[in-house]
Amino acid sequence: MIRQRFYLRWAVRTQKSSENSHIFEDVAMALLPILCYPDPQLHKVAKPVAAVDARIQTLVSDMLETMYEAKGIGLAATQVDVHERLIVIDVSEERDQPLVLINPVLTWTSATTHLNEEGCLSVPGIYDGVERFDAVHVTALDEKGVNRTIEATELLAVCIQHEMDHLMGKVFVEYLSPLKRNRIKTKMLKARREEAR
Ligand code: K1U
Ligand code: ZN
Repeated sequence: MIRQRFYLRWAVRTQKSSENSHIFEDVAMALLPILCYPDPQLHKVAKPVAAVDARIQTLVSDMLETMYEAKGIGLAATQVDVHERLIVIDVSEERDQPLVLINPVLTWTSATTHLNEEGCLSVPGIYDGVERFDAVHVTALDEKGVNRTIEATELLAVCIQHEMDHLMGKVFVEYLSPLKRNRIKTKMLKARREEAR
């Protein structure tokens, strides 16, 4: 499954984000293949992470590396064919504020919603509007197994909702009309056939 394995020095990011420096040490990281819609694996419901151990910490590093390389703002374990409740996010402009959410639970949602333009690394090139809560509170374990609460608004709130949907086996195109969804499915399958030629 692993396409590339290499060693990176994360000194620049570590300097910018001392709070998160424990994530960015000299570690071996790998780029993981991202599943593409309509792969049926994207519809599997993820199970809770049983323990935040070395295997999970390696997965966190690999998912962060994969997300940064793909220029995404989030990535759910489901998208890399791992069906455990783990999400990585970085909505910062500098790309130096990674968030790790293990076994995330939404504890509060705002009364108001908003239509947001979304994209998805599993549906490349497709962007469309999805109605999301304006603000959410989420509790989750971090990469050290420490329980955290995040109070999210704006892009972070949208991204958390998008990624938590992935863990439930839901891709954002499922909010769109059947007509749009079928067009997207056809386009993705055609692109896959052309890539294979
Ligand atoms: O889960 C994913 O596939 C990552 C996805 C997250 C996301 C983007 C936009 C709204 C909600 C969730 C992406 O990172 S798509 C690519 C991207 O960087 C992006 C697209 C639109 C707006 C902002 C960023
Ligand atoms: Zn997505």
